[in-house]
Amino acid sequence: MQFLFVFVFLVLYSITTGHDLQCCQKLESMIYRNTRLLKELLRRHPKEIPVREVAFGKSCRQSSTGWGEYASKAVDGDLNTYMHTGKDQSPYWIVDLGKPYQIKQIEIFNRKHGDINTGLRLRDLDIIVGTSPYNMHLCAHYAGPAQLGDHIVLVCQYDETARYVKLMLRRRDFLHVAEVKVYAL
Ligand SMILES: [Ca+2]
Repeated sequence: MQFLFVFVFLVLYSITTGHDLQCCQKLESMIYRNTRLLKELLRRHPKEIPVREVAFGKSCRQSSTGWGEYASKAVDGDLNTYMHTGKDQSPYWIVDLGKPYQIKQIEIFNRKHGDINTGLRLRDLDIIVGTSPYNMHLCAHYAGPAQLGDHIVLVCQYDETARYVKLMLRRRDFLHVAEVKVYAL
């Protein structure tokens, strides 16, 4: 709305004064200032930014596969299915979003069924992001422990543009989660 008001005002100013060149310079300056203002407002109010989930059905893999629970089960949209690694040192799961996105929020759904101790395995979890599998860094950490069926919401500590999102435990154990959702611009 601010842009529209400024644009209309300056067009009328241009018509009435006839100083086209001067007006264009002022218009350019005001658009620049208002663009900066809009970016600042969006940064302060992330909940108002329309984001979309970008991990569903995307290509993914994991450090190993246990009990036939493949990596793709973490992005199949079904909270009753889950991925499951073997008992690995720093077990991980990684998804390729297909292209870089501005990551806003990552949601993890712990498995719903099983022994209570299996739910507790979701702890000391690193969320790592990057533009390539070979250029990744820590985005967020979940200390946990989680309970069966927990819904965990994480936000990167800094603005991140990433194509790959990785979950990795900081120990030797099994990693299994029902679903991973990545919300991005
Ligand atoms: Ca699932």
